[in-house]
Amino acid sequence: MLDNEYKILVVDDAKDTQMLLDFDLTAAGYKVTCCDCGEDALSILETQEIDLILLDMYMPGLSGLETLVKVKAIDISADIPVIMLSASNDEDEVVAALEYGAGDYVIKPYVAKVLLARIRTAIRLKEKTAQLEYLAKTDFLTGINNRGSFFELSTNALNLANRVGHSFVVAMFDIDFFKPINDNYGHDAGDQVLRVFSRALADAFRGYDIIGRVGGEEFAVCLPNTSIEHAYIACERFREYIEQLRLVLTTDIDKEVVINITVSIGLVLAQNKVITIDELLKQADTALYYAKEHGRNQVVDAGLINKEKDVDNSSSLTQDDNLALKVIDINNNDSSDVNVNEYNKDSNEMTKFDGIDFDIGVNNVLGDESLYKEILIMFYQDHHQDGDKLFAAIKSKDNDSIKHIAHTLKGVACSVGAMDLFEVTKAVDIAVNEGQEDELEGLYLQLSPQLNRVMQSIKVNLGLSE
Ligand code: GH3
Ligand code: MG
Repeated sequence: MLDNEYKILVVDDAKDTQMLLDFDLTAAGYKVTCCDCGEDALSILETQEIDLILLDMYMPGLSGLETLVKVKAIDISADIPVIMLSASNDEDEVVAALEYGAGDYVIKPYVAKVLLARIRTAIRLKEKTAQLEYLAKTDFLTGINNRGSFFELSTNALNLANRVGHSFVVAMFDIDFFKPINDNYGHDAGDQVLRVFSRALADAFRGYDIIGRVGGEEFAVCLPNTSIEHAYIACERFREYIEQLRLVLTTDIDKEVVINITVSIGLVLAQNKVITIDELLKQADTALYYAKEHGRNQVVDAGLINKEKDVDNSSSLTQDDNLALKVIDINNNDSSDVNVNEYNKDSNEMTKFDGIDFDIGVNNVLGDESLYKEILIMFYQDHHQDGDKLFAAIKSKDNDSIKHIAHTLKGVACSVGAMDLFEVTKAVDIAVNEGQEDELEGLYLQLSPQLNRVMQSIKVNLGLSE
């Protein structure tokens, strides 16, 4: 920056000193703003960007020291270097000023050359400090927050969200099959991918979302004041954007290659006020791991996995427990009791599930058939009315509800192995997110028979009574 781009605020009640300083500083190339008292200085600092303050020690109203204390106590001005000016060289006064945060002290009448040298030094020092702070907080490769800075900023944001009662979502991102890029094209090509990926993250998320590189090819984003549904949509949009990107990389033998990458994303809603960022990242990481295990290139909400874990806990109930689960009837909306033993009697029945790929579903729960059956019951219980809900939402053009129903149903259909239902729900999800509202009714007509087929087969095979 050239000297004439720096702005200096002169605070002195003596008009002659103000004029002299204005003259000398302007001649040296600085922009100068003058005022007569501490009170005016504080209001100028609220509205103007100032690079350095020359502050007179003795002034009516707020003294120089009192003004200094206030300047240093306010966030916007705390880092601005202050040089105190005084007609006396009382040592106690000098010590007090330095202790309250002044950077330097100059005796009036000042020698212009000396004052200008001190101003230059103070400004350079401030710039170097800011540069060091930036380097300490920034990931050198990508220019986004490093792990430490990400944790600091997101902890503050989480505390604020807890205080004001706002929702808070954390998402973890991991580039799929990144290692082969390094292996095939060289480490520099991998670095280029990381830079492009970081820029895309910074562009895709809002200014007040907190973005960080938390591992080699792992990134995290905190989304304060965001519902899990909106966070999911934002992540899904980002995933799709990355999927269609064509990256032009320079390889280690100076050739250009065009590649595409995909990303897996795990996200979690902070639901417990005492939870820490560390804990939230672990939960998001579990969802990310789930996404990797289930084919990569997808977004997984940890809440859905937790739901399966809840089922897992209830699976400790043995067949002898004779416990009845509440299931809402598909036709009359009444509650009816279903006996776990009734649908557990013949595992061959599992082969008869229409619209469900049994192998996919059961593999998703590590081959535990009885757990899988319980998950199917939960799936039935939570989603058998989704067709009606979706139809009503499409009719009333309630896009938020359409998005919510489609994205949840899509995720769960995939988890239980209802792949045809998954495909058509995914089409609804894409249509509503891309604003293709004209297509929704047609897609609903495809989705509805798939949903009925899956729900009926669960109902029949698991003996869920009317
Ligand atoms: P997955 O789909 O399971 O995530 O597979 P992956 O290959 O992406 O993941 P893996 O964890 O096996 O490999 C991550 C690689 O990222 C290994 C490491 O060498 C590389 N890596 C970590 N930091 C950097 C970096 O700063 N630059 C480059 N070029 N590579 C890095
Ligand atoms: Mg990876």
